[in-house]
Amino acid sequence: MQKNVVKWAVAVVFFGAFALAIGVLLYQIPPSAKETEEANKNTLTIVASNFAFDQSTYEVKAGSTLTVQLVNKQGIHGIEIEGLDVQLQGDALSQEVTFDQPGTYTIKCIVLCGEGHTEMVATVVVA
Ligand SMILES: [Cu+2]
Repeated sequence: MQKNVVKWAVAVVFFGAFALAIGVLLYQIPPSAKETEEANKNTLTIVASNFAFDQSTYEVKAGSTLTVQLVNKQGIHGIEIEGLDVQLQGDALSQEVTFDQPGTYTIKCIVLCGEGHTEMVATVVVA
C-alpha cells in the first residue's frame, strides 16, 4: 500500500515536471525570423507620442501594398496621409494601402492632441 502511494507520487511529480518542460519549450519558441520579417515587410508602423512620430521620414517601395498601422504610444493621435486616401483614428488604426504613385506625402496628426499638435508632421517617401 505504502509503496503504491510513493509510486503514484513519483509519477505525478514526473508528469508535472514533464508538462512544465513542454510548456516552457512551447512558450519560448519565438516566431521564426522569416515570419517576423514577412510581417514587418507588409506593415508600415507609425508610432505617435506627444508630440512627434517615431520617424520624420518613412520610406516605402513604389507599388507595394502595406498595412499602415498607427500606434499611439503616448497620448491620443490620429493620422492623415495627404494625397493618399488614408485616415487613421479612434478605433480604426490600420488600413491597407497601395502606394502606386511615387512621391512625397505628408503625414499629419488629425486629432487635436495638445499644444504640440501642429508639430506632428512627417513624410512618406514612395520611391
Ligand atoms: Cu495632434
